[in-house]
Amino acid sequence: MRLNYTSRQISDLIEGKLMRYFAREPHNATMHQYYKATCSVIRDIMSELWLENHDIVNSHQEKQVYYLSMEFLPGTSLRNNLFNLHLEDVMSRSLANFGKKLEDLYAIDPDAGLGNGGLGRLASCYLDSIASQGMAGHGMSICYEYGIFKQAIENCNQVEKADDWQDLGEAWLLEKEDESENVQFGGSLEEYWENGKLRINHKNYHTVIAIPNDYYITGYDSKVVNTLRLYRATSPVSIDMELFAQGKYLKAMEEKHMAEIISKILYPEDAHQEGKMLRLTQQYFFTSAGIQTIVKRHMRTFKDLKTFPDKVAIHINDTHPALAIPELMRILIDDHRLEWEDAWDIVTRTVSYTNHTVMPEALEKWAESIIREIQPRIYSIIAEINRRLTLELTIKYPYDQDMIRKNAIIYDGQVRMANLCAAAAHTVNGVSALHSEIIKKDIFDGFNKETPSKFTNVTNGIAYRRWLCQANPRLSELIEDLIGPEFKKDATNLEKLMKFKEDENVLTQLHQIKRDNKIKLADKIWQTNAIKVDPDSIFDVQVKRIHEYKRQLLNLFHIIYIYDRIKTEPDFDIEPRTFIFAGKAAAGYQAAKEIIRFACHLANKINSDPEARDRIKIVFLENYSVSLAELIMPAADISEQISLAGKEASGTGNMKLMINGALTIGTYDGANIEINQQVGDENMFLFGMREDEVQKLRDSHSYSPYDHMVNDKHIYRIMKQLSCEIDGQCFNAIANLITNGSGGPADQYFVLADFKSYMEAQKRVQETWKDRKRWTQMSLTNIAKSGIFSADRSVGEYAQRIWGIESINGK
Ligand code: 26W
Repeated sequence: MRLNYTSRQISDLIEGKLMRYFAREPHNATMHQYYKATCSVIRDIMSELWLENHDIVNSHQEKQVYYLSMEFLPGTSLRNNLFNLHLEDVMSRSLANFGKKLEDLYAIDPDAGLGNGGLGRLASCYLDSIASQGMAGHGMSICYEYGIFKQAIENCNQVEKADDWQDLGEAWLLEKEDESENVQFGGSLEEYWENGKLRINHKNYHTVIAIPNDYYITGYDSKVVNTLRLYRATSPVSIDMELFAQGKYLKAMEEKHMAEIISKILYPEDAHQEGKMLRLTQQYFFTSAGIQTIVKRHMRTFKDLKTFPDKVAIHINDTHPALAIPELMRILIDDHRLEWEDAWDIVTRTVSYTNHTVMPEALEKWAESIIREIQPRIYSIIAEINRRLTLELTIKYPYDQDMIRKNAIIYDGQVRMANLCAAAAHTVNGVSALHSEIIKKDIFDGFNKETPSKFTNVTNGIAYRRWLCQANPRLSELIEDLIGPEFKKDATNLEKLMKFKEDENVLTQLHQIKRDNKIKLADKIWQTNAIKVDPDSIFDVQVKRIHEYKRQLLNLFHIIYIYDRIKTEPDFDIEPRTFIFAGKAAAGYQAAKEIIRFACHLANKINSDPEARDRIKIVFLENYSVSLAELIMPAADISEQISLAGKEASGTGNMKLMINGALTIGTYDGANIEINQQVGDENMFLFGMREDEVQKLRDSHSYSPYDHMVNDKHIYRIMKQLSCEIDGQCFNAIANLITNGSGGPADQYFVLADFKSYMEAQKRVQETWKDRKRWTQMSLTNIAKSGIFSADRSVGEYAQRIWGIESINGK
């Protein structure tokens, strides 16, 4: 699909915006004004497309999916939208008419950071693919005023700074105040009889208004434009005049402030649930608004709720939007007067759910009292779902208390959100083959026994047009020269690259492109960290949230090991390497913050040591984000995916690095296993215990990190250095986590148990690097075999097997 705009037309549109919005002529407008004017022109184009396909969806009465997620991480929008609409060239020329460069606008386009990491980025990748495949599907979430904090590293400590993204980012948002919803909080319930039926009246509640801000989602070469609907909270009462008159000025504004706090800020925790009332309030806020809108839209078109599950799919991204389930029940029963059974039938045929983590501390549980306080009617519906579920289980498994213990939604005074989702969803999926198996035997053991057909796997995928075509344009051009442009629509075409495996010319070009990308990253490293790195060294990359289970420590310990050998053995064989780290730690996660401090001081120590610094360097890049990742992925030689087996649900950074030609050093975990199936053992570096071995070792209660320390002199020396031998700093807290566990089990992520195997895999990395041709062939193989990790494939599976939606392209 091509839009017919000339550069002159676009220039005129931009000029018009500069005039009307800022009363500026092109010659005296600022770059920010150009940016806003340009975004606004693109937004208008997207609005037109949206209106068109909106009509098609309505007239064909297509089924639509609503993807409910507490987090989306779109990154920047300008380049992506221009790329998708094939408008990059014409926009470049239009801006050139004013003597301006499109690249300079790209440079100021802010990241929309409305998510923490993997889960939010996945949601954005999926919205891209849904639109690219011509499907009607919309995201729903919260319009956080402050997204994920900006990370600064000051004196080696992480400092969190507020991310005021809307300053420029609002250029992409379209407020639709007329589609606002009222969300009711608190209050009490009153029962009454109506036509012989017991009804519930919810009274004395207070209302928060949810104002939608739509953020358009374009697809590649697709006429479909969808929306990510972000709700902003406000109060119906802007000021209490009575209190104001009494001179109580702050109090007079209190209700408004309390309401607006709901959409103020994204919680920065991504693997630890805290029972914070405000977080649950956020969850109910956006799910209630979203579900109300979905039901209204359906009623407007179809006038009947019976068809709801045939026309609407609601996807719950992890348990965070789980209150959508009782909220839909509430609307069907209280507002539309459906019987419980009919309402439950609709809900269970509409809702599907994805689990994204098995970390027990991340599983959402809320005290019953909190839910009751936030919305008593929602609580009473959850209690009734639970009553019916446990009754059924008691009848079916009369002597099996275990079934109730495992499957109950309310247990021990806690509401277990994963069980609410598993009970209501028609389909429950994990995000990689291994993870989907683990959830069946682990958290959903009971549900799997009861309804095994509910469970399925959809392995994650990435928006590779962003991560390859846009982030690595030179590689994308080379691929297009070699195999034609079809790979941009169907990533499995990448496999055609295999026939160039012996082509010296192609291998040389591939090597050259990687080297140039490394120079670009080296420039950035010089600008931000004032460290000179050698683009001919191995760029060894571990970029992701900082978590103990992801084992950045294993990587850092290995670096100490290499350093130690460089220091003690003058002719120790080491290929020059640059170890690159980036990632945020949740603000309250002390161990993760300590890992950052450790990496940073280790970097100081090694980078300033003349005996070591020409052979190895360490860089910790601050503020890992979508746009920083777009710079790092194309420049990586090695992709570190070294989580403890069984802990990383899938990983998606592994796929982004793979498609950019990095070789994986990884454990048998998450999607690494599926990468391995694609490329084979000979094209990656696998190491470490398998998931069953980890389980066995854990169950044996015989693991002793202490034994590893005393029996392996390298490990001993590493642990010794943690006590105050790194840049004059002591890391006893880290040493304690490994040796005695600081309250929990010692070395609970088995860093030392996998150390030797990791060291050996790293040796294989270095031996392979010595043969540059072989390395580049492996790199080519990884690119060629990465097609399966396209989000188009994942979304295709969801659409077909779970949502039951189809493309409207061609209709
Ligand atoms: C309640 C606090 C909280 C917040 C977010 C707990 C858990 C989360 C997310 C589920 C964590 C997350 O991002 N999980 C990641 O999801 C990715 C997409 O499926 C996977 O690739 C990662 O392996 C998984 O860690």
